[in-house]
Amino acid sequence: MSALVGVIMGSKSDWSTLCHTVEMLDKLGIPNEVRVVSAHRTPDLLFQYADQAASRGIEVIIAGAGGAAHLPGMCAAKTHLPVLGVPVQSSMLSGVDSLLSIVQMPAGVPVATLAIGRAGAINAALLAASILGARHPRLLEALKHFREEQTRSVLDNPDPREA
Ligand code: RP5
Repeated sequence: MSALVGVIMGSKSDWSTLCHTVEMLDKLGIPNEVRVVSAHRTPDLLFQYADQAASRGIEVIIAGAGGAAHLPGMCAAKTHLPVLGVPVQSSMLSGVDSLLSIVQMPAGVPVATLAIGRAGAINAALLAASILGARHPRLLEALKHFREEQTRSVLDNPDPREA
């Protein structure tokens, strides 16, 4: 099956964060593709990617970036697909710069912004599953199964001193 989720990031250095997104997408059986696409270094490629994603069968785009993180917002400006933004934890400002750059979109072009770093990367995949679940029953079942297992794991391990 062709990719339903496009995972893009501003730099190879973002992979250590976005790999958690892809790991969760794979766990849920969601076909995905991964590309480095920079808003600043390869703006033409970004516009081309965003412009063509829907016609290639992509239904959700997850965009991760750090610092002056324009990637998710610029991507959202060029597609009607839902864009989920993952703020990468930057070294200088711990990702607060990334978060504010991504979350503070002016009215009219939304980016669904996740938490900084690994948690946001994982939740982006889970949110993508929720969105896709409306059209793909198999993916909704996979998401429900993950959530049930997560709940069972907490209930089965009530003592924090045990491994
Ligand atoms: C952003 O600049 C990228 O998303 C990355 O988080 C940050 C630093 O990029 P590198 O200098 O590590 O390539 O565009």
